[in-house]
Amino acid sequence: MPLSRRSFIKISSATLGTAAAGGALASRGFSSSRAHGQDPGTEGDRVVPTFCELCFWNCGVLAHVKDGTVTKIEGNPAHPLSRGKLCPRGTGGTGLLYDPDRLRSPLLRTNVRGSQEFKPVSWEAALDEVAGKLIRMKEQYGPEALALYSHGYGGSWFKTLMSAYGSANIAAPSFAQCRGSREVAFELTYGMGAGSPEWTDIENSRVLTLIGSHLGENMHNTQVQDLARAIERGAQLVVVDPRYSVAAGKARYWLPIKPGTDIALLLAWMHVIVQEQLYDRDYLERYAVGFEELKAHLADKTPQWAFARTGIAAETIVETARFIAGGRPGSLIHPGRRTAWYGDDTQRGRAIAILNALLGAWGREGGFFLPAAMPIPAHPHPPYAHKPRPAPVVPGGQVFPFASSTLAHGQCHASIPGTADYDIKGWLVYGTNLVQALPEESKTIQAIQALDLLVAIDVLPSEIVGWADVVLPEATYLERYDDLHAPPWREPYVAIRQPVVDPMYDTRPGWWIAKQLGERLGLGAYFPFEDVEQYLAERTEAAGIDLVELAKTGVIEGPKVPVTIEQGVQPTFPTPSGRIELYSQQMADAGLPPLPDFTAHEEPGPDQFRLLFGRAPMHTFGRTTNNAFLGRVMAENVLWLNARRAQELGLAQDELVTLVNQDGVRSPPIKVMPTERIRPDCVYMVHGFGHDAKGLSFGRNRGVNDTQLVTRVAIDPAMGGTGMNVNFVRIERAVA
Ligand SMILES: Nc1nc2c(c(=O)[nH]1)N[C@H]1C(S)=C(S)[C@@H](COP(=O)(O)OP(=O)(O)OC[C@H]3O[C@@H](n4cnc5c(=O)[nH]c(N)nc54)[C@H](O)[C@@H]3O)O[C@H]1N2
Ligand SMILES: Nc1nc2c(c(=O)[nH]1)N[C@H]1C(S)=C(S)[C@@H](COP(=O)(O)OP(=O)(O)OC[C@H]3O[C@@H](n4cnc5c(=O)[nH]c(N)nc54)[C@H](O)[C@@H]3O)O[C@H]1N2
Ligand code: SF4
Ligand SMILES: [Mo]
Repeated sequence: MPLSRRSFIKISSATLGTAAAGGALASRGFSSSRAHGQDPGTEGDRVVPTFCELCFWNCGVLAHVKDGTVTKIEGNPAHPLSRGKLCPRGTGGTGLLYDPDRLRSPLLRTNVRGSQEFKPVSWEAALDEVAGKLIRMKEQYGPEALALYSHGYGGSWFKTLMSAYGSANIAAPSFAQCRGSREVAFELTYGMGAGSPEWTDIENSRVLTLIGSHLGENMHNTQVQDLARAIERGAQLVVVDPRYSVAAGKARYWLPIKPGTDIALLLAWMHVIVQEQLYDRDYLERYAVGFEELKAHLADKTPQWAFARTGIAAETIVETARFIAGGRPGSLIHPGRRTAWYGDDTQRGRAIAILNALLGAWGREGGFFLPAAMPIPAHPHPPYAHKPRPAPVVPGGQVFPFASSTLAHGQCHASIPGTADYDIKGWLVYGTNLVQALPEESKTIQAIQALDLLVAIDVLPSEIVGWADVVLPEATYLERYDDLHAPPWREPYVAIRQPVVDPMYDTRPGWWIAKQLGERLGLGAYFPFEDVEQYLAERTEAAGIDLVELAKTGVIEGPKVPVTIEQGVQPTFPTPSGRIELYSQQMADAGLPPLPDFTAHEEPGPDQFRLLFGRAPMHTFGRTTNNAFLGRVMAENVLWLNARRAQELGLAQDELVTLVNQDGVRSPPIKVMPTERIRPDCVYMVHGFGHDAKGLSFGRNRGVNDTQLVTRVAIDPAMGGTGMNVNFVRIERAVA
């Protein structure tokens, strides 16, 4: 029974309101010419299951094909992350497949770096060029001179290539610019991170507290479906956000906190919960250490103390603390995802982790489930010889004791001659637009300019591609196989990515590109298969999975196992004490606060605003803003500006302004959206707009790129993350 074209996640008017986006998408009647994306409604004569790559959640999709053309993409009902529904972006995947700007053949740079001038060459020529340079680089400087930046599921083949080559310099902006601090905070507290996809049992929560994480705009399919279901069931939301987000519109309490002060609120909530003995005593006695130290630490973190810092009335803090505790078990403080905010983010993550422990949420229904993964043995390969990268260093020689992944900006820094740890001479960049993803763009460019080699493996001519020496065009996710996907989740499962149609133009799948390079580098033994089908056949066979069945259904679930304490799981905590560490001896040993401390951050001057940014449901960063299909639903970003401040500045709706940041960097013009829905001390825009790459014919010069204004960061001393919410802007009327 085919699903209706409207079966995007139904967070309809009754719940979250993003269905408007889906509705708009479905009803706009796009031209079905290849150049402008396909009408999503046409049934195909063939349906191929695979999984989405429009963001990193990787939902299962069913792609309809008619006469060799993908006509519609819908959710795979059998896939546990999509359950038959997709977010607007997933449905818009054909907009990428048929994007007229796609990279069509390998390219070699013909003019100075960044000129975006290239000539098309054959695969032989491009691969020989890259391999030749990589061989010479290794001889001259050693394998560590090569760094990989990789984001997205297809990056696995290039990680294999890197490890075989002998370099452990593998990083992604999804650690230090994104969720690294949260992962580290949960690892310190529970011995494991919060997962991706997160192990949040939102569906069964009674009270869900969101600290900034703007679910509904931050659109991770399963979470938003769970949230819609929870709300329908009567779950209540507490939303802490300086902006009245979509989720705030559905909340029982919206707390418009002063940006950067969440730790004070979290400590005061815990103060009330401990004072009034509203915590889960049995749970803490059984599983946690450090309660007495925590209690002493919280003694002076009163609601009154927090009011002075957060701007949230003491009575409101008391009332919401009681409300949150009243929801347990099943009261969940969402761990957040992009948590690189103010440089004390591991501390905030720890405060969130500890509050969850007071509520007894880890391992509990309506809290965090304890996930299970399908056991799939790795494909055998010879041992790797790479040495781990030494602890990353930033200016000043700082070392980060809990940096559990390599830092993307650390690799960038180590590519700038004259810096303390300078040793990187070449970059492979897979599926990450570093120019927009890394803060301090001028440093990214400085690093690029000093490289011996920059290879971009991408699907579109995005900004980073414009800086490359060699461009290797990958086939899109709808045209290729990738490795099996079996993340730890509520139900163990394995999903397959497989080609829906043949690769267009002279593009190739990542596995092929990596294997070809490997063979040219004398590393063919690390790719011991003729083709990816053989690889997948061997991996599934080793795991006892029926590949034919998997290819037919797109996903196979393993036997259900208990995933909560209620269902009988005995939780284990791989921390040094084997328990939940409220007090962190590891932090203390590293000379860092063992209990979360509040630090005051610099505030914007009277004519300034703090620059905040986030997501919109129909876009994934700059990855989709050239997708005409999604771009027409939201073609540019606007500046959210508090209505009173707009009036003071004499600015009306849609007037064009220029933003000038604390370092004098000026933005291109952006339209103002005066609104009561944001505090007066900050402004907000959606990230991912304002492309300037020549080849992005749809997305170019639409809206503003927030990254250009992120010229300073606050570095997290625990794990090296780059807090990016620390930039201030003035607003000037744009001259026409
Ligand atoms: N549609 C869509 N969904 C996405 C993505 C996408 O590109 N598009 N990207 C995915 C990825 S990789 C990530 S990491 C997540 C990111 O999504 P989130 O984890 O939700 O993270 P942020 O983008 O940091 O959150 C922005 C929200 O935090 C609020 N905020 C800003 N400063 C503060 C503060 O000091 N305190 C509090 N309490 N709130 C504050 C902002 O007003 C805004 O509502 O989204 C994921 N989901
Ligand atoms: N200023 C600012 N900076 C940020 C953020 C922010 O909100 N504001 N968010 C941060 C966060 S949370 C994250 S996770 C990072 C994410 O930042 P990135 O890692 O850059 O993620 P994307 O923007 O999705 O990556 C886009 C690149 O992948 C390419 N691509 C798309 N599909 C494919 C494919 O199938 N194969 C290949 N080879 N390439 C493909 C696109 O063409 C594009 O060049 O950015 C971080 N940086
Ligand atoms: S959340 Fe949306 S874009 Fe992300 S994988 Fe799922 S359907 Fe695709
Ligand atoms: Mo992210």
